[in-house]
Amino acid sequence: MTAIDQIMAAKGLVLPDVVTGYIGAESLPIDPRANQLALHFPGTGEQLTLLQEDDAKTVARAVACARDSFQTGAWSRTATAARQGVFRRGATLIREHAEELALLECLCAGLPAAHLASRQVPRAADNLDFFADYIAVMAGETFEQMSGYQTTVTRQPAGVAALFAPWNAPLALASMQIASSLAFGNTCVLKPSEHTPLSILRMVSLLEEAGLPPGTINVVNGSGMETGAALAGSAGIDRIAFTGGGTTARQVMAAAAHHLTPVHFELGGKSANIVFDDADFERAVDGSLVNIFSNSGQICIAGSRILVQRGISERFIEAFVARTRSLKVGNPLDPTVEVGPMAFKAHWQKVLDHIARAKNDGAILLCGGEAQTDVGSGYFVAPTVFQVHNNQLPLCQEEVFGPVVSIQIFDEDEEAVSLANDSRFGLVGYCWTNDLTRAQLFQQRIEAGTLWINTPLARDLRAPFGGFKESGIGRDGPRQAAEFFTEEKATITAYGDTPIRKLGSPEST
Ligand code: TXE
Repeated sequence: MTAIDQIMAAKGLVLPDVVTGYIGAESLPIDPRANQLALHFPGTGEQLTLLQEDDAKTVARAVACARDSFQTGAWSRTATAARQGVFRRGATLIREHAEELALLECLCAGLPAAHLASRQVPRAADNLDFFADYIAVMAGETFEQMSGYQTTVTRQPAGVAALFAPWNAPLALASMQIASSLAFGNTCVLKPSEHTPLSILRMVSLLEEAGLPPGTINVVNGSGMETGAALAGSAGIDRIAFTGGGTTARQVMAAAAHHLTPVHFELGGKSANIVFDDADFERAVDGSLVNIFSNSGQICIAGSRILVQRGISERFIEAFVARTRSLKVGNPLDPTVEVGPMAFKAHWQKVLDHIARAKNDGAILLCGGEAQTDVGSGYFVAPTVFQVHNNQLPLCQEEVFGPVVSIQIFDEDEEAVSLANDSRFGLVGYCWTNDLTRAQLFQQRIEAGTLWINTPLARDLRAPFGGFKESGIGRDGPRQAAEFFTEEKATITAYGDTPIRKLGSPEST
């Protein structure tokens, strides 16, 4: 029995030898001819199990099942209260199974299990509860300005949604895609990342236990080239929601173009974290650390470019580097660990390549800068801080998606704004100041979808979330999801004796 088997057994869990997808509320049978992909625990590199890859034929079956389920109306035309009930029961089941879900997610994604259980799994439940609340208060529109007519504007579900979930926060982000599409009556085909399907499959089975009709959620697994491309290019889907990288997003968009399928993209970032010289120093250091090292740096909202004003730069850099050196890196199953491994081997290599390139490009290494090998055989990267003088370096322009941050010193406030905006991304921005004028300058001029002033991530689900520029297309959020995942319909009713031309009669004018 491996160490992982023992941990699973202690919780009464067993990993199947082969994990398969889910169509019409039934797990797919094991197909000896299908491709199998290995799943690894990033904390040790150990193989967990195998994932059966779904080919284009199976993807087509999943799409057809979602379509049939949509047409029956069992979900798409059911009463709002019934949909709310399923979401609320689903949220309760997720909370009750928080430890199990966190363990499954930790095993695939390498994120610290304690953090998953206390933050990200509850967030998945919160997403469902939030949309359950929202659909109860949605309203349509009525126009009565045209005398004799009443025009009503209603929404109906778009149909079948293809959902592409990322590997960096699988439950928190997949649950948002599920909640924001299903809330309005759509059905879906969900493709988790081929690296992190386990927690998502378990969450889907809990949603079905909560009463979701069969075929409302279907799950297909496999690589982007095989399963992902088949789903994105399917004629049978009405909406695509994708969270991932820009390169893949371009391929998804090209595939979607064949059928003019609308897309919603939540992509990467290279966000500025601006520390002005009047900032509350301790708070700025604490927040800047959280902004880059949360999720082991694998987070789209990472504050990966710290811009610090010259007056406090020396003190800030000294404090930031000292705290970075003391971060606890290690096995994500250890509840005291703050920074876990990279989610999979190829990504680990990619982060290390970014570090090597930054060194070559002349970035000044202040700490870290290599794989961390003293904490085990997993995909660990030592938390890394570079000082830079040139915002054009790839380190400052490319998303590293790991525990790697650059620090740049600025003098004038305007300089901070132009450095922050000198990016093809525009997801979020952070600033630390007690000066209202500076906060206003930041709020008005930074090109990003979400700004945080004097705080790290504090997400209000009522507000939109999404990016400017190459950080995405569209926004998450209740009204925004309603707009994306429904079709609007205007119905004009004549309620009086409104005139109609009498074509073909002598009275025709
Ligand atoms: O994800 P990809 P990758 C960023 C981050 C990371 C980079 C690349 O910078 O380093 O993206 O990550 C499926 N048609 N983010 O390569 O390629 C694939 O199977 C259809 C930011 O690991 O974006 C997986 O399910 N699907 C981010 C999903 O797309 C395809 C989160 C994501 O893969 C496909 C993750 C294709 N042709 C990475 N090719 C965020 N915004 O939070 C791949 N896929």
